Amino acid sequence: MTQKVILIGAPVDTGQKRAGCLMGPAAYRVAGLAEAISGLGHQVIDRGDVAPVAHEPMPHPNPAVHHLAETVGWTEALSQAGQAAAAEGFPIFLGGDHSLSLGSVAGVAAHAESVGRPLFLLWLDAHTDFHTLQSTQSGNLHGTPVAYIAGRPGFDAFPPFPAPVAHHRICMLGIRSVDDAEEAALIPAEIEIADMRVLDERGIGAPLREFLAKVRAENGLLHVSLDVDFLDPSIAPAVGTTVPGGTTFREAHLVMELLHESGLVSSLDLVELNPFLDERGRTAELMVDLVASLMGRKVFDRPTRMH
Ligand code: 6HN
Ligand code: MN
Ligand code: MN
Ligand code: MN
Repeated sequence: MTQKVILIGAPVDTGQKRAGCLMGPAAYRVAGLAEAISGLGHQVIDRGDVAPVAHEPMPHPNPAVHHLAETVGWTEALSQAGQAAAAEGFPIFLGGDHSLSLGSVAGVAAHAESVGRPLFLLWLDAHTDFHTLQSTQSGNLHGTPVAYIAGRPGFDAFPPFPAPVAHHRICMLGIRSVDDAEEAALIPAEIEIADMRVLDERGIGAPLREFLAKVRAENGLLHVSLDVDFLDPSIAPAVGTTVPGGTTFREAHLVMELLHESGLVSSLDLVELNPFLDERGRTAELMVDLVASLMGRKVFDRPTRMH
């Protein structure tokens, strides 16, 4: 299927403390993201970079929380851009740190609600990003988007999330770093967490296929959020939060190939790339190659044999 792909630059750097993610959108453009996608026959429109809505500083009872006003401003701007792009085509958000997903997913959730379809979320990350503003100890808001998306309380400073995503419609792959407060909140939740232990035992294809079957059964829209630290740091060094024991080159490509074959993905975030930490552009290039797999590039063009 040929897609109308809309690139939305989201140079967000305020969701954590290691400067550099703001260069992410530029790095993806330099690494040839648009050309890789259009080379597969899709239409690509680059809308340039979004600018955040300006706010006065917002103090918060949790003193660790920082850049709240900036993050709220990004959330508003990206939500609006995302909703419009989702109505028109297939949005790809070029991050920027993971706090951008507070806005990107709010936008696609508003779109899903307007077309009367349930939104599903695939979170590809070393981390669960399930903190509320009360529970975060780092105060880094890139650790909070899934809590906002799932409708946890404590996001009063933010626009109310349009249609919180039900737990059973969320799946996380690649998890290997969970803070105590996140774990306590996740244990009773029915969020599917295929952590690295599960992937070691079952492989990455089986849990992903199970989740895709649920999306298909409910005729859902599917948003994929790809954090660079989903990948092992040995192949993807350009991220501030490296955690050893991540997915391999082939595991990551298999995920993208299965997603392509499913035909279910409707929007995508590329987050946490910090080009200042990269080695000769290799992480940016790997991320572009993964997007190409998601958009239909194949190693060998065999007839599809899934399900
Ligand atoms: N990410 N759980 C840690 C924190 O500071 O809250 C790490 C968050 C990482 C965020 O993966 O985008
Ligand atoms: Mn993340
Ligand atoms: Mn992460
Ligand atoms: Mn539940």
